[in-house]
Amino acid sequence: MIFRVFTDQIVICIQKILLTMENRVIFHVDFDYFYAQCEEIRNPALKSKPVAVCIFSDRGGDSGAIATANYKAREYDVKSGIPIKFAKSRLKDRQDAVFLPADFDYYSQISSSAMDIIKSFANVFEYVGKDEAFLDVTLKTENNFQNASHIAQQLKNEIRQKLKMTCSIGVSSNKLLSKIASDYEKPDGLTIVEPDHTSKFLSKLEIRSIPGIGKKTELVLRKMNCKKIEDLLGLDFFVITNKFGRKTGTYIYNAVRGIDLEPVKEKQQSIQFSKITTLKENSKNFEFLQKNLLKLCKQVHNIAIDKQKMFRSVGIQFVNEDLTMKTKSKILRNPTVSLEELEKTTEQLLLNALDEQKLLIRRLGVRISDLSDLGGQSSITNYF
Ligand code: DGT
Ligand code: CA
Ligand code: CA
Repeated sequence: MIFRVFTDQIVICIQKILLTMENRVIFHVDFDYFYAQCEEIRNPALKSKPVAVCIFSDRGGDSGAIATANYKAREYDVKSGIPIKFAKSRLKDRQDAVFLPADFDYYSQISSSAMDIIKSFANVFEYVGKDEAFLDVTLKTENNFQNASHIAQQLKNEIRQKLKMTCSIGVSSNKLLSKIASDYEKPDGLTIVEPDHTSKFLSKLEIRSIPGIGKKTELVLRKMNCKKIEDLLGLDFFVITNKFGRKTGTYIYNAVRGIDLEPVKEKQQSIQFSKITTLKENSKNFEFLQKNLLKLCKQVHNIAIDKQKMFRSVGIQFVNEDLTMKTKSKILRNPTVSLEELEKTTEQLLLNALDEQKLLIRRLGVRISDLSDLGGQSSITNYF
């Protein structure tokens, strides 16, 4: 009897949480073809041409990958991640196609201005990446989707006026749906999914629209006769968790029903300094990687000195031969600007990372973050 009362209370509690979580208004803002659009605003003549932003590797020629492309280039299937060589061959009939080297410092500057505008519209602002953020606007909109629609339109207008750029916004009662919605009418989209319309909105979408569902999961689901989100609604919770494990299975089960209780967590963009290099050859040999690592440490350290910053977080990054990425990082006990500490920490991270490394590494990077101003006599000793 006592047990029964207890479980009833838990159920009521969960229902209450669900009700309050469904009573939110959340925006997901994502800029369209961000790096390429940044290039277009400093050179508007590019707008009528296919534009691809390239990350040229240090191996010379056309070695490297496409970071992103504008929508004219995408018509030729030129997109993020493909080799520059493929992109050039796909655009070989377009004499006007433009291939530009990525200018990350410039994109970061535009990103900061963009985030300042976006932030001013939020009750809670969560930075996700250079070109995207979640906003909880429940209070600003007085929890009303008509107000939300006006505010989202105002945000788009302000970005257009001040930055001459377009972005896409998804509006709904949770982060997951808003993220799917921002992608729905790209570019320059505004998609509003009111709570009552959730299942109608989701049902006809491809399974791939759900963030986190990649090629592999999609293939498995195809074999289970699921193509559209609505096809997944018939699958039993235990069938899904059996197939994908408890964590992923629960996520998929909830996601296809538009359920997501994650709060928008206040997060500002963090400034970091990093350097990455393409290795002379793909490798997972410690000595070879260490040599490159030490060079990168010197370069990153020089930036820190130049900008008069101490760092507390140190990370290394691999781009593997199959272009997948891997990162390892460590938070130091105290902020420092010591090159020796940077070298020692990255070497340790490299050793740890190689422990479980199967693929050869193509690119290697070093990053420092959690920065603070370097000032006063006491920090001078940290230089050495
Ligand atoms: P969108 O949102 O579909 O209109 O196009 P983007 O280009 O804004 O794509 P998004 O939001 O996934 O990524 C934002 C920026 O991040 C993009 O402009 C370039 C960079 N990025 C995206 N994918 C990759 C990639 O595979 N490799 C590299 N290096 N950079 C990427
Ligand atoms: Ca984007
Ligand atoms: Ca994005």
